[in-house]
Amino acid sequence: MTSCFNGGAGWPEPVVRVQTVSDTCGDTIPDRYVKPQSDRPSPPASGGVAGGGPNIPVVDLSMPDSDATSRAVAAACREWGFFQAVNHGVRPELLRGARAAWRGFFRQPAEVRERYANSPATYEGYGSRLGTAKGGPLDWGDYYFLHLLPPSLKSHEKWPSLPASLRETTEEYGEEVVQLCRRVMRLLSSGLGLEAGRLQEAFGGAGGEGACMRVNFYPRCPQPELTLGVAAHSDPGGMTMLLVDDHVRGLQVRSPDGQWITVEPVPDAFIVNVGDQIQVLSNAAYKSVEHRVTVSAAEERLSMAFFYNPRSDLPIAPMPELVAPGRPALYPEMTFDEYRVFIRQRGLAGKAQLESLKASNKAAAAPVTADGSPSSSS
Ligand SMILES: O=C(O)CCC(=O)C(=O)O
Repeated sequence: MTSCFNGGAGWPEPVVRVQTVSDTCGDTIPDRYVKPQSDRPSPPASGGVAGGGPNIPVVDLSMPDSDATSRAVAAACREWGFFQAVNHGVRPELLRGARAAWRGFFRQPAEVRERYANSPATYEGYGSRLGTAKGGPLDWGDYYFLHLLPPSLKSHEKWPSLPASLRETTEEYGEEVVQLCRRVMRLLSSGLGLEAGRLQEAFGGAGGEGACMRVNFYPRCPQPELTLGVAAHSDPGGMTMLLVDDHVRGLQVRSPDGQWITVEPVPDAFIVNVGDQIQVLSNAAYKSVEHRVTVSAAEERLSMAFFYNPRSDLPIAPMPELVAPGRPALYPEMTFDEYRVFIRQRGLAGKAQLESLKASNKAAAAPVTADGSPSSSS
C-alpha cells in the first residue's frame, strides 16, 4: 500500500490518492469525502440544460477585434462571470492531444505518478488535497499542478516525463492558451470602456504575467451524491481557461439568481471564467463566481484549468478609471503573492477570501476618487 501514500513532504498526515480510494472502497466512500448535507450536489436532472433552465453564455471569438465580441464577453462576465468560448483559435487537435497526454499520466502505475508527489510549500506536482488542516474535508479528485509563466518558475523537470508526448504537448498548449488569454484580456478591457491594452498593463504587461495549470482527474465514485470533485470556490487568480472532457458533465456554476446549474460542455470549447484578481481590478464590474465539481459513478473525468494571473508582486487594486465618488474602490491593494498565501493555508473556501477583503476595506480604508486621491465623502 505504500505506493499510494505521500506520507512526508510537509502534509499533516499521509496523503491517499483518490484513484486508490476509488479502486478499493467498494460501495461506500470514506467519511472524509462526505460533504455536509447543505454542500452536497443537487440531483443532476435539476440543474442547467438537463433541467431546461438557463446556462452560461456561449461566445464566438472568431472576430476577436470586433465591438460585438467585446460586448458579448463583457455581458457574460458581468452577469455570469463565465462563458464558453467557441472558435477561439486553438486547434482542436492540440486540445485533444493535451487531454490524451494528461489522461496518460493518470493511467501510469502509482510508482511513476508518486515520483512527482507534491508538498504544500509550492503545490507543484501530483497532489490530492488543498489546504493543510489536519483531518480537514477532502475532495474526490487528484490533480497535477505546474507553472508555465514567468519562465523563471517553469521547469520541465517538474513535469511528468511519461507519457513521452506530455512535456512537448503541454508546452505548445501553454503557449497557445496564453495567446488566447491575451486576446480575451483585450476584449474584457474594451468591455469596461477602457483602452484594449489597459487590463493587460495592470497585469504587468504581455510577458510580465503569470500562468499555471491544474489538471484535475476525478475517478469514478460509488456515492457521487455525497461528495464533490472540487468544493465550491472562486478562482483566486486573474482568469481561467478550462478545458473539460467533451462528453462528461461535472462543472456547476452559481447562477445570477443563486442556483447551482450544470454546464453542458460544447465540444472543443474553452470554459472561461473571471477570477478574483479581475473582479478586484474591475471594481466588481466583472464577477468571480463560485463554482464546484460533481463526480460520477459511471465515468471518470479529466479537466485542465489554466490560470492566467497578474505578475505576482504587483499591487492589485481597482483601476482608478473605474473608481468614482459614487463608486468607491471596493478592495484594498494587495499583491497576488499576498493573496494566495490565504488560499494555500486555508484551502478553497467559496467566496470567503474576497468577501473578507471587501469587509476589511470597508472598515479600514477611505474611498479613493478617480484620480487616486482620498475621497472627501467619508
Ligand atoms: O473540473 C472542473 O470542471 C473545474 C475545476 C476547477 O474549478 C478548478 O480546478 O479550479
